[in-house]
Amino acid sequence: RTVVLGEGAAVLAGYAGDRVEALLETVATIAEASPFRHLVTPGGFVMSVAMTNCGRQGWVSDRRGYRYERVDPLTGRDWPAMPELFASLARQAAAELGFDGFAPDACLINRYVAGARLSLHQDRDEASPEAPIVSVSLGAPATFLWGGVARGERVRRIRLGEGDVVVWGGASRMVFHGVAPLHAGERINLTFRRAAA
Ligand code: MD3
Ligand code: FE
Repeated sequence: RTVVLGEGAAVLAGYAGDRVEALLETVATIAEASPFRHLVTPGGFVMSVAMTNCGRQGWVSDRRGYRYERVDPLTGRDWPAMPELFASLARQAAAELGFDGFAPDACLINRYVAGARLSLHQDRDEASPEAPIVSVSLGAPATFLWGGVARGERVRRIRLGEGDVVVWGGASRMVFHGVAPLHAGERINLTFRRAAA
């Protein structure tokens, strides 16, 4: 089932369905090499969401700013490689919306526990904004917040459950979005991006 959210954006409900278990096992393996950690924002706040990455590029935040790094600053080693299971799921989902040839070089893995949230923001640290973003929800359901391209536009609330995949490209690539505080349980989100040019 596909729910169109806007131009270039849609929820592919349950699209990861039969791959959920393998995806979660793979996340656990990645976290053994590059553990989940709570990053600090440039403003000095500790993020409630715990993060790690896989792929050639990893998204990081610290007092100096937001950026992509080839090396995990926590371990001093490259981020774990992007598993083929991850890359193929992202490529197939993007193609469903007509974004053929999506080759993500970064997968940010977010872990939410009760109370964790992501305030409204744009993803603008990527050098290839013409590429879409693909997100995969695993574990506990969450309320996704989806606004407009300008802050202050009306925000829609969308419930995302396990196995749901969302593709955001084209005119929807720069919309403000976030995640409401998780009620209970644990949620993992995979966010696939093209970070380099
Ligand atoms: C819509 N993560 O890590 S993924 C993020 O559920 C992030 O963890 C959320 O936003 C999460 O930056 C949402 C879905 C998502 C990702 C990027 C988008 C939605 C987007 C970019 C533009 C519009
Ligand atoms: Fe985001």
